[in-house]
Amino acid sequence: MTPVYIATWKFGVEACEVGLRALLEGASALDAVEVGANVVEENPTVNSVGYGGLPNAEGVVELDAAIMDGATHSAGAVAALTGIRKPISVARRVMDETPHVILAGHNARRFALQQGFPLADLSTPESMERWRRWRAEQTAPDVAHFDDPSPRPKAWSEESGSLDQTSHDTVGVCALDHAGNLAAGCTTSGIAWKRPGRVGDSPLIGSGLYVDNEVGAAAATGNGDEMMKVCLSYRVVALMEEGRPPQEACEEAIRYLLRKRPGHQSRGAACIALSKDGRIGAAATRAGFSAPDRLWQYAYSDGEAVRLVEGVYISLD
Ligand code: SD4
Repeated sequence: MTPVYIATWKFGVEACEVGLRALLEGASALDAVEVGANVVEENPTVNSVGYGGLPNAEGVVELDAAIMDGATHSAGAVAALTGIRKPISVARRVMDETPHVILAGHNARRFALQQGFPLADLSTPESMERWRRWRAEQTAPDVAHFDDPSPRPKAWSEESGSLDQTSHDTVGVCALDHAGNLAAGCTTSGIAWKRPGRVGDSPLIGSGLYVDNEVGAAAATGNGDEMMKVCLSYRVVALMEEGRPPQEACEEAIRYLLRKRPGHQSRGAACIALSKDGRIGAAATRAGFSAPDRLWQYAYSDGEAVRLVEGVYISLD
């Protein structure tokens, strides 16, 4: 098989570069997913993933991540993980070292420490400054009464003129290796200023990501509180299993979400897909993601140069 790698957003380019190189050197899809996602997690200028991610309403960075291996149909995830870098690698340890799929919160951190991950400060001066500015706008006394965070935090729209596209969203990746095996990963700091303890779609198998090694892989980015209501990634793979090409499967899954949640169209949702035979697909809700500073983009490579592509937008009209 010719290896293929696909990753969400502009910052997916760096995941793709590293992930594809690994695949070409003979790495498994699973390893390529992990190393590609790690690059974005470790980039402090990406304010929505890993180190440097924007915190919750109380100023604490809580990370969600998951990894799924098609070859063994196994998965691991962490939710609301604090104080540990490279959360997708912790998710991988959950998969490899425990009989479970998801560890959450304080005990996810305990597990990571037991596995040898060092305790780390996930915030940067920039992420803390943005949180302080947001916090200063809140008039309610405590988080229980703060405004619900929008899928696009206020701070982002105010700054949109100066903000580049490395500043938002989850990195979702899918890989196909030489042996024809598939894997997927998803890692994020979630919706900025979220309520402490909120878990998004990213660590949920079937929502943030899904792999069927005989069919294809999918990953999601956008408002997880919407996407998890339709198990978006599972739906994409299930549509591929019915014979739909990955592009059509992504479009149909997004349409399904829009149909089910007609009052919530401005909450962005997007997905990428990779079929067993190496074809790709990607789609997003038009209302959520087509603003000039928030174009729906993904990166992919099948051995040639990494390409950054604007995906298809879906609306119901
Ligand atoms: C979440 N899906 O926590 C993530 C965030 C994201 O575009 O991807 N935003 O809901």
